[in-house]
Amino acid sequence: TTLFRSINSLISQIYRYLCLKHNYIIFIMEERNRTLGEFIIEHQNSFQYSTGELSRIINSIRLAAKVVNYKVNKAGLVDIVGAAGEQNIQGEDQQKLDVYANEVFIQTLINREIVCGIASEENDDFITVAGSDNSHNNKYVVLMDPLDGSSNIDVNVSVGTIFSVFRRITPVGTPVTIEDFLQPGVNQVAAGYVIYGTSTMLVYTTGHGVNGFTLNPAIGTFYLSHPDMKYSEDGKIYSINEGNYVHFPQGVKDYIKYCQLEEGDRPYTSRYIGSLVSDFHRNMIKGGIYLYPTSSKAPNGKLRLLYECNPMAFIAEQAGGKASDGYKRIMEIQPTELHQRVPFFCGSKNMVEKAEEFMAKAK
Ligand code: P6P
Repeated sequence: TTLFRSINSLISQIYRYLCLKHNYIIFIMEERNRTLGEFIIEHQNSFQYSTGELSRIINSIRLAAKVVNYKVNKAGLVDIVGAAGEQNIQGEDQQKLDVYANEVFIQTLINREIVCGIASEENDDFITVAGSDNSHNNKYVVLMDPLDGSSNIDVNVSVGTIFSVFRRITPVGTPVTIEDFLQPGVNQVAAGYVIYGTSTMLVYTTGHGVNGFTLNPAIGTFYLSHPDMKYSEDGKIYSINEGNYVHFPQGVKDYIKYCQLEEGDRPYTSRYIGSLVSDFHRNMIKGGIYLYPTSSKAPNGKLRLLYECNPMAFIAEQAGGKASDGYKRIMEIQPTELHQRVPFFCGSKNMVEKAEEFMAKAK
C-alpha cells in the first residue's frame, strides 16, 4: 500500500508539473501573439481618420463581444434560450439571446461616445445617439446584426455578430438622418464579425486587409491568431440551402449542377451550416462560395444588404474574394431601405465569377 501510495503521489506530481508546463507554454505562445489592443494601436495610423476614433469603435465591439460570448456559452444552462415571445421586423421569433445581444452592443457603443447613430436587424428604425453632451458631435454610424443565425442557438450551432461602420455624411452636430445609413458599401470605414464557435473570434477590416483574433476566455484577451486572412482564388466548397432548389433562378440551378459534375476538380463538397458567419468563415479559410439567391419564396433573397451583405462583402474583397448579387458588385448597390434584402453570392473570386457566368447565360 505504501508503494502504491508513493507511485500514485509521484504520478500526480508529474501530471501537475506537465499541466503547469502546458499552460505556461500556451501562455508564452499567446504572449508572443499580439493582443487586439496592441494591434489596434500599431495600426491606427492606417485608419484614414483620427487615430483614436478607430480604437474606440473596435474596443467597444471587443467589449460587447466578450459579454455576449459569455452568455452564448451559457445559453444551454440558463433559461435564456428560446423565443422571447416577441417578433422583430423580419417577422422572426426573437430569441432571448437576440434581444440580449442587441442591448449589449447598443449600450456599449453608446457608452464609448463614438457613434451618432445605430441601426440593427432587431430594431425597426435607426437609433439616434446625441452623446452625453447632447451635441450630436460623434462622427460614426454602426449597422449590425447582433446575433445572426440565432435560430441555431437551441441546437448548439455557431452563431455570429456582424457589424458595418460608416462615417456620417450629414453635418456633425445635427441628429443623424436615414441618409447616413443608406450609404453604398464602398463607403464603409470598417466592418467585421464575431463568431461564437468552438472558439470565439473577432475578424475585421478597416480597408487594409483582414485579421482574425481569437479570444482566450480564461483571461478575456483576444490574440492575433489569423493575420492577413485571404480567400483562395478557387475552392471546392459550395454553401447553399439546396432545399430551395426548385425555387431557384435557372442560373443558380445550372451552377449547382456544375458544382456536382464529375469533371476537373469537381464534384465540389456541399457544406451549409445555416449560419452566415460560420459558412463565410469556413469558406474564407478553406476556399469556397456562399450563395443566398432569390427564389419564388424570397423574391429579393433573404440576407440584408446593410448589416449582413455589405460588411461580409467588404471583408471578402479585402481578403481577395468577391461579393455580388449574381450580376453586380454588392458594395456598389445604392441602398433604398434600412432592412432591404439582396441576393448574395460571396467567396473565392473564380467561383463567384463562374456562378455569375451561369446567371448571365440564363438571363
Ligand atoms: P435558410 C440565419 O437566419 C441567416 O440569416 C444566415 O445566417 C443563414 O446563412 C441563412 O439565414 C439561413 O437561411 O433559409 O437557409 O435557413
